[in-house]
Amino acid sequence: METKTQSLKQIAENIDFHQTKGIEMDKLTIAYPNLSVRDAYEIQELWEQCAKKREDNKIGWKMGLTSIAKQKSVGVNEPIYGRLTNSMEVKGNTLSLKGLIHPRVEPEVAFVMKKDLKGKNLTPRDVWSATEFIMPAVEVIDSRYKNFSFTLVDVVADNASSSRFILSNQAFSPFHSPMDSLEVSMYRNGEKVQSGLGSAVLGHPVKSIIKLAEMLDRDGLGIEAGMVVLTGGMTEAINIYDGDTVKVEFGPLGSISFNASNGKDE
Ligand code: 0L1
Ligand code: MG
Repeated sequence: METKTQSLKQIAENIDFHQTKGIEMDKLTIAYPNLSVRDAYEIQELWEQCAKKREDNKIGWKMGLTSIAKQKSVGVNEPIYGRLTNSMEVKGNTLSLKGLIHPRVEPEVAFVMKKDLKGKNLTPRDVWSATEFIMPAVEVIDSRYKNFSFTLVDVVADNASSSRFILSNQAFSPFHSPMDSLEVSMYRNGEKVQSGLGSAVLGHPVKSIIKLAEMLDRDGLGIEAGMVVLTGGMTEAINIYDGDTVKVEFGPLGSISFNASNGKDE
């Protein structure tokens, strides 16, 4: 008889197939209405093993649904977490749209950790003393579900819509400037399309790291030294298409610019 872990593994392999091929899929909860959020995080962990077999190793974590607006859109009152792997990091200033379905981008602050961070009831001081540096970042989210439509269980199993991320060329001391008052503006093809503040991320991006450590602790995990952590979107995400140019200004932390390309003209 098939054990629960075997069937969760099959689901993880199916999600992996759709993620790597960039093919959209039906919501998992249509075929598996009894899956729990705990099962969905187990699917994510099993997916990490699928990626590892391709030598696509975990290099970090992401927090999602960190704004009240996003939580409302999925009908939850808690953020979610996902995993970042080596192949998701975009190096250079071209975002290839190959293998992406309906990508959206959002500005974030990334923390890079120098020490393990684990446990409940951590304080900002615990986080700062475990942080090596911070970097402006852009996350590319790309739900594998049709029309970006999902339940909490679906989105957690789909690795919190993780798909790509871009880090700035410049790292900063975590003590450089207050991150809750950090202002960002996002431009698409020269037109300002979004602006926001660091405080949109659970009040302060440091709180996102505390929340991640708490959620991982609940699941018997922790943030490992060397990991990159994307703390959550500071504005709403915008759709991007072939040929778009995106620039995100992070005030005193500089900017990130990239072009989206389906590679057909190269
Ligand atoms: O990074 C995010 O906040 C996205 C989490 C998943 C929800 C979505 O795909 O919009
Ligand atoms: Mg995000």
